[in-house]
Amino acid sequence: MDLLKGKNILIVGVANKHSIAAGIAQSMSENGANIALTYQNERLKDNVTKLGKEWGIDTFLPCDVSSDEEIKKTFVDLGSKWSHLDSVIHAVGFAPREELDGDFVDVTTREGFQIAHDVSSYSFIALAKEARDLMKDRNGSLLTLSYLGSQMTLPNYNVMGLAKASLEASVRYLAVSMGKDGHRVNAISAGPIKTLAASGVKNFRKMLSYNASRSPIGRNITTKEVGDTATFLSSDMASGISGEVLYVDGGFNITAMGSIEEAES
Ligand code: NAD
Ligand code: 0WE
Repeated sequence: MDLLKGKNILIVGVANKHSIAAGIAQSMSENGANIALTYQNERLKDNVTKLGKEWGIDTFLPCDVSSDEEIKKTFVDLGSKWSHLDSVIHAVGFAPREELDGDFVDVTTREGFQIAHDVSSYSFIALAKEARDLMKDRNGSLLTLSYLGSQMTLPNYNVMGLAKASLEASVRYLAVSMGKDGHRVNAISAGPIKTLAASGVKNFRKMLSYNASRSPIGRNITTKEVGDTATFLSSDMASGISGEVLYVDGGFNITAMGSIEEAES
């Protein structure tokens, strides 16, 4: 399909082929988009460049989203390549590892809270701020990635749950603000996927099998499925959708209990 034919799209958050942003880049390039990828640092540059070239992408820019200067430079560089921008994809989240292992009150620190909110939530606003000029008159879209831990508790997600709650609230405020320029702003709340950010998370395999069995579709979702939903939300097919958090989780979030077969008799 060619849902994004001729659209210029910036994707932030590819680390490797398992990244949700990689599934998004793949679906979007299959749908005719012109894509630019950013990488967080020099360590990831070669990997991201190699991957992107496989999908026919030729624009790669460094961008650490905790730096206003780097974000500014990203859009200056993008502006010298493209006369306009149609969409921004924000697939970035981070909290210090120690914040995601143990009792919430015990492990949460002021510094960890600040880092989690800065990198995982404020950065979306920072990208919107700098993208505005290049997106002028394009009726564009901005999209971020969230998780159910913003609405409900689960073990160890801790301060990331607060950061995602903040991110989802910012989707609504951004939708109003960017809406004045004709842009739409949405989030996908994805089910758990084994990515780099999930590796090293305690008991992640157990969480995956719990999620699969409790989900109405009886399995976990793939980065391709998130990618295809991102393609839809960034396309003109979704021109009526803004300020929304769309669950791509196989229906997990609508259940209060899994099948009774799993319960002990
Ligand atoms: P990932 O590790 O592949 O991607 C996370 C990305 O964030 C990496 O590319 C990393 O380089 C980038 N990043 C971290 N700090 C950064 C910084 N300071 N500047 C620039 N980039 C930075 O993992 P993923 O699972 O694909 O995560 C993408 C998004 O999806 C995150 O927002 C995550 O919270 C969200 N999400 C993940 C899952 C899951 O189960 N994997 C589920 C729902 C939502
Ligand atoms: O949003 C995420 C990933 C969040 C994340 C993960 C890490 C691990 C490595 C943010 N920062 C870091 N920092 C690190 O140093 N997900 C939705 C995936 C995820 O992460 C969890 C989960 C799930 C699900 C962490 C604990 C519990 C559940």
